[in-house]
Amino acid sequence: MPNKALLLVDLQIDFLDGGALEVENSFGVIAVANALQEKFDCIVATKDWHPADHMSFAANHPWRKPFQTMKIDGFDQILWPMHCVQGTLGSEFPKTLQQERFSKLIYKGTDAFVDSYSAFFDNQHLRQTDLHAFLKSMEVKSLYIMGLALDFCVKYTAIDAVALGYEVFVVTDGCQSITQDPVEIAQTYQTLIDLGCHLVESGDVK
Ligand code: VGL
Ligand code: ZN
Repeated sequence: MPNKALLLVDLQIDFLDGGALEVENSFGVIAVANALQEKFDCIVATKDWHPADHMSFAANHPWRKPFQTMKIDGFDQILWPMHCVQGTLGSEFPKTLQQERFSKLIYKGTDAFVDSYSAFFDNQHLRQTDLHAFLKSMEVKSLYIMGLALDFCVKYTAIDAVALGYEVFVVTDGCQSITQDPVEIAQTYQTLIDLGCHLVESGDVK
């Protein structure tokens, strides 16, 4: 059996119900993450980890409001409410998330001038995190990805993982989207399937 790893994407307080950039109905994914961990020896968790002056925050652009889009350096950028600011309570994992068996923590979105949805690369592919090097060192071939939000960080992490040559499984009951539009959610899953990702439910993971 080639090595497999579990990748827990951005399970932080600010993305959970009631958080600064809440993903509705997201509390349930914590239980899924906890239950899945016993099936893995290699567990990597990511943190969205922004400086307060991060360019993705609407508050850092005069007159702009959260969820508007604006061009920054020629790229379309969605402006977000302030979230996951380094060292704040909202950037922490909830106490209910089991963290004792995490093999590695990956921080992303740390550069003020560029956003980073994927856990591998920033949105302009200028720099990469330690994730690929770590997974290579562990000889991981299969990556089981779940977390928040499906339509941003999970999606772009899965896209980069496929491009880097991993066999990618997206754990559907471990994900929730920022959008609540069922058509958009279905489109995200279809995009992932078209790229070659497998969709699995946590109960079916061996
Ligand atoms: C995310 C928007 C902004 C995510 C992070 O984790 O999906 N979404 N920053
Ligand atoms: Zn962010």
